[in-house]
Amino acid sequence: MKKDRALLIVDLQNDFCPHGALAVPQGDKIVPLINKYIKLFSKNKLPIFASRDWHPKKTTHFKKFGGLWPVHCVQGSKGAQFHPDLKLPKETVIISKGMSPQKDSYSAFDGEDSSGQPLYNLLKILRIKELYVGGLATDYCVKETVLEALRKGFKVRLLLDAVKGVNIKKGDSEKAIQEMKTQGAKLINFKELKARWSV
Ligand code: VGL
Ligand code: ZN
Repeated sequence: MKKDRALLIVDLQNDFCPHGALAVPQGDKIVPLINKYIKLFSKNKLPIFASRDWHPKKTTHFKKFGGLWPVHCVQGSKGAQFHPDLKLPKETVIISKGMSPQKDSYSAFDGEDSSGQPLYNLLKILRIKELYVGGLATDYCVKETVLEALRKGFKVRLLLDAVKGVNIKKGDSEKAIQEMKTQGAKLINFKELKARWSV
């Protein structure tokens, strides 16, 4: 197994799941699948990154300060915690993003680890060439993260069975997937990946 791959789980937080402040329909349904990917990557000793939306109380990202969204994923709140069933190994690198009071920051590449190191630098240090991306939401943070990864020269595999979209407009997720594909992302599901890696 080549060591140049990493798993990137995008924003699998309470506020993006049913009953959350910015619930993605069936957002919680991908948790068991993400857990399977986590196991597969752990078994192969490949690094795992988990991004989180991590907003200050006051940011222009929120409707009440001129932005698009209801208040969600405020730093330290229950809504900002990862879904309780998500089984992140202790080696997982947590990437926080959206801390600016003036920026939206949909892409995980806007984020940094607990010591302030940007995601891009961390991936370079580990010589990661290929990112396997799943999480929430297909039509926002997943899309922006995947497109930025491609622009930065990474190969990207979108985990088709482990993403869900907001679909503010009907078909947004489908459109986002098409766009990621057009820009060079390859699609894969768990069964295919497992079969490939088991030979
Ligand atoms: C997200 C909307 C607002 C996301 C974050 O993680 O996809 N969407 N903030
Ligand atoms: Zn947000």
